[in-house]
Amino acid sequence: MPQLEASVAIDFHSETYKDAYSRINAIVIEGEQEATQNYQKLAELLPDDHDQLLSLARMEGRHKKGFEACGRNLSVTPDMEFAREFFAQLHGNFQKAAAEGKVVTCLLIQALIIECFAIAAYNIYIPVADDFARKITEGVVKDEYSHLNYGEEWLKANFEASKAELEEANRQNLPLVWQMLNQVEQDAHVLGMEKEALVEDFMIQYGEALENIGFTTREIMRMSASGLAAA
Ligand code: PL3
Ligand code: FE2
Ligand code: FE2
Repeated sequence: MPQLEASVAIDFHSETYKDAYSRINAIVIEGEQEATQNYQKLAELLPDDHDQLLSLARMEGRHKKGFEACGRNLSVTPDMEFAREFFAQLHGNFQKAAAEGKVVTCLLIQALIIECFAIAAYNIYIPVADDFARKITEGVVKDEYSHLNYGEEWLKANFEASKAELEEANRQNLPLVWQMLNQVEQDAHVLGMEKEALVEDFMIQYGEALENIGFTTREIMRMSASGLAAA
């Protein structure tokens, strides 16, 4: 059982671990906070799905509370300033798209890119997490699949009308994911998470999502490679 060995080898109370955790924990808290706001904004932009989107927003608020508890449990103070900086570009792109009423771009950023990033990170984190954080993260990741599914279903139902905007939004936002992964690589490693595994899991989730929405394999290959040289 390699997973058990890995978690036994990690000292969750060492200064090195807690220092890395102060940034990763903050990123996750900030990510859940921004997801809350993003689904609230989407609820305004998509009146037909208003109540469902507000319910997703509430789930994100609960995720944030769960991860705050994970930090407290390890006596770690999250470095929220670092985390806001970490999300600044993606956050700015979402705000700009929302202001322009570009709902397809907003859905790509939040319901596809951010959710796939979260699913990859949480899946890789679960086997190396402390017992308290593992239980919380297992509950959270189930919800994230349902958020990804919401985005897939909406974009699938509106595929032809969304396709060009999705391709453009992918070009502008996917490179940011590779930059963000590079920024957390060291800290993630201290937590027992390898960048290669994160990239692989992200690519699988994102590629499957694009396939479910209606893109061909060729299109998915081209879109996934966007900005990948930076990874
Ligand atoms: C949307 O529901 C949540 C958005 C959260 C985004 C998290 C991205 C995390 C990337 C950092 C990699 C290490 C994660 C460790 C997990 C505790
Ligand atoms: Fe979440
Ligand atoms: Fe989510």
